[in-house]
Order: sequence, then structure tokens, then C-alpha cells
Amino acid sequence: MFTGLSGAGKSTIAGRLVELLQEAGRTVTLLDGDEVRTHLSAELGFSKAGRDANVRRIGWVAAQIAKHGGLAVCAPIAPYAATRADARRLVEEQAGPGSFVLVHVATSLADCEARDRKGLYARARRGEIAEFTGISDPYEEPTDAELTIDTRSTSAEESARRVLAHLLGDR
Ligand code: GGZ
Repeated sequence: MFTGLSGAGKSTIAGRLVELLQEAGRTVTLLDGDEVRTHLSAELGFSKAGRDANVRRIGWVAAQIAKHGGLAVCAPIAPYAATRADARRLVEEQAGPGSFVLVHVATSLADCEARDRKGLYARARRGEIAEFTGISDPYEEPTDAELTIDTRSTSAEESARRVLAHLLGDR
């Protein structure tokens, strides 16, 4: 599971990781934040309860996939440490210790906001989006990530290859 702020680069890295895993012959399911919000969590908002339910659903689906030998690549913001821990537990209960890998895409708020590709940070600063992560809603930095990616010094391609190496056991 990737975690990080909106605009940190999670989806880009996750998408490239999926391609690399497929090239390596693995069967992969991508559970991207936007797609999950459209198909699995459409009725949920961005309150703490909404985010917790969303991330637990993702964890549950990933656990089912992992239980049957598949690989799930998930890329929600997942801002709460306790909820990420719930997702970890759900997966490890089904697929064993070490089956859950947390990747922190640690792009700073200042960098995400400076980029602001979708204009969401500007809208959040104007008060047009409530409870926006990093602006008016918390993001709890992980202390238990298996990998932390510094996107200032690491390209999306290199980031995806680092995660791939970790997943394929080249640690
Ligand atoms: C954060 C929001 C919000 C609020 C809409 N806060 O950069 P994006 O646009 O494409 O990805 C963000 C996405 C976050 O949804 P997640 O399901 O990943 O969040 S969580 O894990 O917390 O459940 C952003 C958009 O939705 N978005 N409103 N208030 N991001």
C-alpha cells in the first residue's frame, strides 16, 4: 500500500509498478485512490469516518487478493496511522507476516502544493474544499513504512523499480 499526500506521485509510481510487475509475469490488481472512490467507496466522503471506511475496504479487498496468491497495489492517501495498521492486519491475517508492504511517498506539502496539478490545493486554501489533507485535515506521517521514497531525489521510474525490488525479494 502506498500512502502520501494528494499530488505526491502515488498513482504515477503505482501505475509504473503495475507495468513492471506484469512484465515480471505477476498477476496484479491496481486499487488506485480515484478508481476506488468511483467504484467501491462512492458514497463515502472525506471525514475521518469516511476515510477510515475507505482504507479498510481497500485493505479487505487487498487481503482477499493476497490470500489467493495475487498482488494488490493500492494508492490511497490513507492519512491515519491506526487505519493503515488495520489494513496491514487485515492483509497479514489472510496472507501472512510480511505480505503487507507500506510505501511512504514522502513528497512534502510545500512541493505538492507548489505543483498543484489539479488545482485542488488552491481550492482548499480558498476554503472551497473542506477537510483537505495537509491543509485542513491531518496527515499522520508513517513510522512503520517498509520503504520511504523521497521524490525530490528519486524519479517515478526509479521509485517504481525500488518498490519492485523490495517486492521481488531483492532487499
Ligand atoms: C484529500 C481529496 C479531498 C480531500 C477530494 N482531501 O489528488 P487526487 O484528488 O486525485 O487524490 C485525492 C483523492 C483522495 O482520495 P483517497 O481515497 O485516496 O483518500 S483517503 O485515503 O483519505 O480516503 C484528491 C481527492 O481524492 N480529494 N477531496 N478533502 N483529497
